[in-house]
Amino acid sequence: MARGCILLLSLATAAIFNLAKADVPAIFIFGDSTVDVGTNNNLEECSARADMLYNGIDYPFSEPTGRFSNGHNTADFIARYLGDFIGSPPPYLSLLKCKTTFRSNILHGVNFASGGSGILDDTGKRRFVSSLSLSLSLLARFLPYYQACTRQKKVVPLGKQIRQFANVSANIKAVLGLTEADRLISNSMFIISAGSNDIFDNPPTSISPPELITELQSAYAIHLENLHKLGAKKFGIIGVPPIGCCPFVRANYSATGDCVDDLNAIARAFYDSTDALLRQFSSDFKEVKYSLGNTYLMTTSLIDNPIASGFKNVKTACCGNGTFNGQSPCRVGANLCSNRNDYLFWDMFHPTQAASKLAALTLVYAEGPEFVKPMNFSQLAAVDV
Ligand SMILES: *[C@@H]1O[C@H](CO)[C@@H](O)[C@H](O)[C@H]1NC(C)=O
Ligand SMILES: *[C@@H]1O[C@H](CO)[C@@H](O)[C@H](O)[C@H]1NC(C)=O
Ligand SMILES: *[C@@H]1O[C@H](CO)[C@@H](O)[C@H](O)[C@H]1NC(C)=O
Ligand SMILES: CC(=O)N[C@H]1CO[C@H](CO)[C@@H](O)[C@@H]1O
Repeated sequence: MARGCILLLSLATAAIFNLAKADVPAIFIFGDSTVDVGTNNNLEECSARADMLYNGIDYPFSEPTGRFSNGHNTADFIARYLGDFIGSPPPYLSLLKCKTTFRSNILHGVNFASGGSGILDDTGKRRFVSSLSLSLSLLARFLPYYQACTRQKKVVPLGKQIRQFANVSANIKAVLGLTEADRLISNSMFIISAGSNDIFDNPPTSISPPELITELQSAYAIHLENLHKLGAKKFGIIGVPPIGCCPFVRANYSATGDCVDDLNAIARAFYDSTDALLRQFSSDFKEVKYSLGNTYLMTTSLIDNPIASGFKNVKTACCGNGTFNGQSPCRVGANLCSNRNDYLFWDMFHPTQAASKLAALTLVYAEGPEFVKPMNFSQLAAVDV
């Protein structure tokens, strides 16, 4: 009886929201901390890690997993909505630790994303912080959290993530044979969320924005072509959010506490050039299909209409210290909000679980080209290639 009710209820929910699962065979996830589910926990001497509380406080058993979130992140929700998955596939570097199960564990996807990484290999080496003349005291507090492992080249840049996928692809072929492996890979979703760290590390004071955008797009084009050479056909690309509005930037680079438009302007330009890049890419390779998610617009519409979107606080981080809780990392002893679903930002850079869920719902199911185009992720998953 109780079971029947639950079943009915979930069917009704599915009908209302039209949440048909596309059931993709596998999902491969690339990029930065927005979709990292624990890669950096495996990197020694890397302190761009979220493997300690209060990160994970709303994850099952309040476990800090390496996600930069109070709970699940966007990668988890996308995987959940796209297929028969509980959350994101596990990190490549974690799977690699167990050689005996590696081959059977990669067949439904792998997550390669690494917090702090960028499209450019040297993102993290050039100085965001010094070029914006950050105060020394803040530098000391901020660096260990965000930059320490990029400085030591310990994060995994996008190019290396793709080389890791080459290893996975070779292993899938060894298990399934060429024909089946090709079928699996061409029907799989390749999700990439990258670019924010490249912009943070190369602010307008260090390189002209048009030069940066050109540099990023030629590197991005090579990454996409390399994935395509390895058999990828379905690309779900997630753009750069309005990074000038994150609590860290509002707290430290804005006299008024408003968003910093210099950074946001680069994020917008990055979206436009990614749009052009993907059009070119899919016309050069007819079998390539893609969705481009406009997380910039998704986030600014939340910030402009917080009530309508269910958030009460779109400026201050839930967890952190200082102005807008944006001046030091989320850790035990920091301020921690209790009503976490009311907040857009979890820490000085990253969205809450609630905001990540909303972003994933929009990417996967949104109607019309405003937030995701030329089709949404569920349609992309269903395309015959
Ligand atoms: C590639 O995968 C194999 C597992 O088959 C693993 O033993 C090897 O270390 C991997 N190579 C790299 C460079 O990660
Ligand atoms: C954060 O600020 C609170 C006061 O709001 C203070 O009690 C706490 O010690 C600070 N924590 C850290 C880690 O700076
Ligand atoms: C997006 O996805 C939903 C659910 O699959 C679909 O019904 C809808 O038509 C799609 N909308 C657009 C504009 O692609
Ligand atoms: C550029 C800037 O606004 N720097 C500030 C960042 O935050 C520290 C700590 O509150 C201030 O001392 C800096 O002036």
